Amino acid sequence: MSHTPIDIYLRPTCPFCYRAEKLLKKKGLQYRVLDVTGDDALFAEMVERAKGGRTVPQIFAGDRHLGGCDELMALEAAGELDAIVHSAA
Ligand SMILES: N[C@@H](CCC(=O)N[C@@H](CS)C(=O)NCC(=O)O)C(=O)O
Repeated sequence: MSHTPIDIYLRPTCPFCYRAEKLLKKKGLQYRVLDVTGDDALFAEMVERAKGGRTVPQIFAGDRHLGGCDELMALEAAGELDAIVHSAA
């Protein structure tokens, strides 16, 4: 099923990133991985899109900033994630 494009900025060594990716995978969602390791330009892009957020992961559904791992888990626990990713970008 198609859904709003999801971007996840991460570092592969980060346990919060692993947890967030695991949830996206479990839900069968497609997502684009943006590895900021050693990439200052990509990191700066992430911080700008995340309105100053400097920790990884930072997760987006279309233009909407979902937050980090904790926020993603909270959206899922509240039953809100499906509606967000299946609404227009
Ligand atoms: N509450 C955040 C925690 C994320 C976090 O602490 N990530 C670590 C890497 S595992 C990080 O980016 N640390 C760098 C820093 O704090 O500047 C979340 O759920 O995403």
